[in-house]
Amino acid sequence: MSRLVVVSNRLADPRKPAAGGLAVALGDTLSRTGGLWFGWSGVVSEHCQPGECQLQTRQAGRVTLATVDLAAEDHAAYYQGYSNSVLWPVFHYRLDLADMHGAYLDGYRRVNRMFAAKLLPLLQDDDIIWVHDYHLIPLAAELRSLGCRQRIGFFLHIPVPPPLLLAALPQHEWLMRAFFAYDLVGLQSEADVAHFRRYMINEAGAEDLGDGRLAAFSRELRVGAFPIGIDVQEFERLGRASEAVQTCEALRAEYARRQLLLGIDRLDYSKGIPQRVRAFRQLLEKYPENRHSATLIMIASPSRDDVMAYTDLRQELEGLCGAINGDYGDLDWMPLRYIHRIVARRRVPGLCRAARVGLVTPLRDGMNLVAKEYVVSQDPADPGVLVLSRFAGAAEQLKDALLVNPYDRESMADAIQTALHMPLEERQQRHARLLTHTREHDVHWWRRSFLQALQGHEANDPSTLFTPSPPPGGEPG
Ligand code: GDG
Repeated sequence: MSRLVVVSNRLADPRKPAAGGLAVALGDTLSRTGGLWFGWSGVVSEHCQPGECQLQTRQAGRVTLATVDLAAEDHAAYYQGYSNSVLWPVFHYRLDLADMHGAYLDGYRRVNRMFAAKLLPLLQDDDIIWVHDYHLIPLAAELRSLGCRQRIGFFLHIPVPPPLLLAALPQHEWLMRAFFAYDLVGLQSEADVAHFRRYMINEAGAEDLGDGRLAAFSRELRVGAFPIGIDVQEFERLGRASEAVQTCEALRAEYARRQLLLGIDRLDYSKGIPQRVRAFRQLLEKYPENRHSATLIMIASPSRDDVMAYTDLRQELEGLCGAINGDYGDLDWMPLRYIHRIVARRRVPGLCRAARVGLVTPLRDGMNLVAKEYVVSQDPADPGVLVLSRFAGAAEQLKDALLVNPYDRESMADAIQTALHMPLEERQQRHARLLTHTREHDVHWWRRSFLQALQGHEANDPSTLFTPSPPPGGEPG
């Protein structure tokens, strides 16, 4: 069996429970085949020059963790800059928030090139390489230019916008061409696949070979939807443990006469958090019977605090939350509890189980794992209702949720009202179907389907080594 090499911006020790579903799922395979996991160490170092940090390796069971620090300049340009201030907003359809800065692209390419140079000597001939997410789109192109011939797959965790939005990226031809250095590109949803294919055919002149295959730049690429799931068994185990049970019981006791609604997100503008607060306000306005009875707990964990758009969002949200509590709160009831801190993972299933309504209403989301975690946490005999944005990747799968348009405050308030008053039988039926789907398409199913597709893919002729084109404006230094 081939060895698996995983490359992602950040990595986690797969043996540690805090590592999360993705790390556990990948760790499984990595441990079985004795794998390698490569990425940024998370350290911003003063001891190395841009593009020249040292490789460090350590062993975690049968898995080798290989990491590289980032120089401060690279962290600013590659991570905060091109990845999180250009690619993240553009791929989430937010051209207005993109900060197109020339130096960012230089840093992005420099770090990808450095990663490729550090990774190449660690590779074995029959390795299968799986690269993750938008930070590393050009990694395969950089590896190929150094002579790498192994099979390389890529999975994008965020959405793909329509071609015209992609074309608003000043360097889109360069960036999108880099996908052709991979053998397989996995996306979260069929909508993403449609956008990707349309871009490649219309803008990059790719030939549609059918069966998800595209040809361009003397290479053949397969693209498909591989919707990511959660580690259902692990999450259920967490839900049975004492901290989750106590969290649920304490909330149920405190809100015995009230209905709880819950939102859990990273504080990110893609998650539609202010829109959700406005819809909740509309609910209290339009359906006054919910005053004194419905409470929304909103956990928005800190994220990317050092990127400007996130500071603005935090201020907006604090204003909205203060206003709703000021306008509607009473001595014995506050409509909204807003928590801008990380809640311990062990408590998350208990929080979800105590909530009659789970509000997962992003403006755009690759998948959204909270939706699946909410479903798995419910008591099947008396389950809560998932209100889910139609713009989350998860909406293609979780059709038995109440699907909403997060931009439409009025209809979102109506859907929340429906959820709060949904009869038991309908709640049970919807939940049973959601649970079956979530179980059958868990993170292990996702990992298996992707790796099978990558292994089964006919490799490109090794003589057609991909040459990355320099970005417009010439070779970055
Ligand atoms: C990217 C894509 C895609 C959140 N707050 C707390 C907390 N969380 C946990 C949730 C969930 C995870 O973080 C968030 O996952 P999402 O899928 O919702 O979103 P992103 O972080 O944006 O992830 C996304 C995903 O990649 C996977 O491909 O679905 O579309 O954007 O597990 O529970 N966990 C704890 N405390 C918190 O306060 N412990």
